[in-house]
Amino acid sequence: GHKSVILWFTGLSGAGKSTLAHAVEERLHQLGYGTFVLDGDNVRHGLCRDLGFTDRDRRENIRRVAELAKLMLEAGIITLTAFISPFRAERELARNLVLPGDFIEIYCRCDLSICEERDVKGLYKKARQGQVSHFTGISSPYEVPEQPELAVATGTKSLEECVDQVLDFLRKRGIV
Ligand code: GGZ
Repeated sequence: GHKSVILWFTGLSGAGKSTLAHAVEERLHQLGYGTFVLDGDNVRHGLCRDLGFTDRDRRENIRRVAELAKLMLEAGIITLTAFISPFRAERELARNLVLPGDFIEIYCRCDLSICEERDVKGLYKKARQGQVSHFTGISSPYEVPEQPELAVATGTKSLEECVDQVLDFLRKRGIV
């Protein structure tokens, strides 16, 4: 068996967490690893369907995701999570559920202005107009990671460069 690990992507809405996580997953797949991506698409419609975007709900969302990621780690799966996960405390909680070294925090660094310009889902516009409340970066906080294992400039680098950076890191760590 290979070494399993949690790759915890964090960053603003539109920073490219899910895109990067799926692209990294594809590369790991090609190398023969068992992987799974957890993101809002497969968690917020089921396990966390009772939760919204207040601070309290986000903390509970991340707590559940962290516990789920731990179980998947125990099952031997390389688990990639792609949630804003805006609060340091819950990211640390997720980290502390598993052994040191089994949790890799990857900060998807992308200026708010770039996320807002992209506005893939039109949510920033709605947030500015007050039609969406508690929106991260506009009306809800994002606590920038202080010591992530990795920071990837998803706002300025190509997807391929970002994927390579993550894979290089995993190789250096002896994970793949
Ligand atoms: C932030 C919101 C909000 C609010 C809906 N604030 O860009 P997206 O659409 O696809 O990703 C965002 C996603 C964030 O959910 P997470 O589970 O990752 O958040 S957290 O980790 O904070 O629990 C966005 C959409 O949901 N979305 N309303 N108010 N993002």
